[in-house]
Amino acid sequence: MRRTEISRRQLLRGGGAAAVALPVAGFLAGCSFTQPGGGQPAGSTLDQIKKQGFARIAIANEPPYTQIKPDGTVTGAEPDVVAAVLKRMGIPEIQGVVTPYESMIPGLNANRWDIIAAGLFMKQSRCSQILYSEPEIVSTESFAVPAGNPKNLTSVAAVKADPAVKVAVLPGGFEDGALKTQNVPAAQIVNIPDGRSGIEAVQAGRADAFFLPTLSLNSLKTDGIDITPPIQDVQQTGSGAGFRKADTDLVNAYDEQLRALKASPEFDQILSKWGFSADAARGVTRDQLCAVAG
Ligand code: 6CS
Repeated sequence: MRRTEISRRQLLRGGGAAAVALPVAGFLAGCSFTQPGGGQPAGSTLDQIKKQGFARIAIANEPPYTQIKPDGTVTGAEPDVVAAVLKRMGIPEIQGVVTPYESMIPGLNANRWDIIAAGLFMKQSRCSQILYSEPEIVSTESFAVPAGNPKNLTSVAAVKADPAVKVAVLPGGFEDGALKTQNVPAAQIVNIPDGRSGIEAVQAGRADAFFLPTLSLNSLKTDGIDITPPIQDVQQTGSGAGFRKADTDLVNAYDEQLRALKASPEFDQILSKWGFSADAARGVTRDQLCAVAG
């Protein structure tokens, strides 16, 4: 299984082999070029990725959900699950494209990638725009706060109760949506571009908390910062692979092999490596997670 990261610019530029400089030989042979205007070559996405032998996946590079190693290898809980399912479908390779969460669905629908494999949590508004596989990951949310949690921020309600409190979030991310769904005023929300910036905002006092999945914050933890226990007044977070609405044949084929993977110890091995519970993912359905408000 070859897994390499390519930049969106490289993929978008894909008009000619010479334009794409990648660390891994062989990608050029199977490069699926994005047609001007994002048009998908003729044939279904399933046919296309089977023929070319790889799928382009949108990732965020937010360990442990997604991670790009220094040599460009794409890994993390979600890409590892997606790669294992695709391998069972006879598709040996994934190509990762790093992009912000808020761009993942628009980019998927513009044919910039074939699958979202980033831990893009299911909720009503997202499930109305794309098709999700059955759940692959279930997780929790926390705040990164100054050591000792001086403002005792342990819930969204605590944030809302003090208009002076500011919370850093990734714009368009699940946490941003959760604050807005609970009517936290925009004046209390600080947008930051990535995980490191969120931690720095708290360290510099520009935000009183940084709102992100618990395991992601644990990966970012540094001196002077505490990570709260899971926030209890946020609805359940869980993700699966994301697909275009038109790709029902791909989703059905994917779900069939995902069911086989989830019935095997391989699923436990992948998830536990990254700190997730395989049984938690087995115990929830796509319909349940797509019912999450927001
Ligand atoms: O689903 C989302 O938007 C969130 N998912 C992860 C894995 N991290 C942050 C992001 O906001």
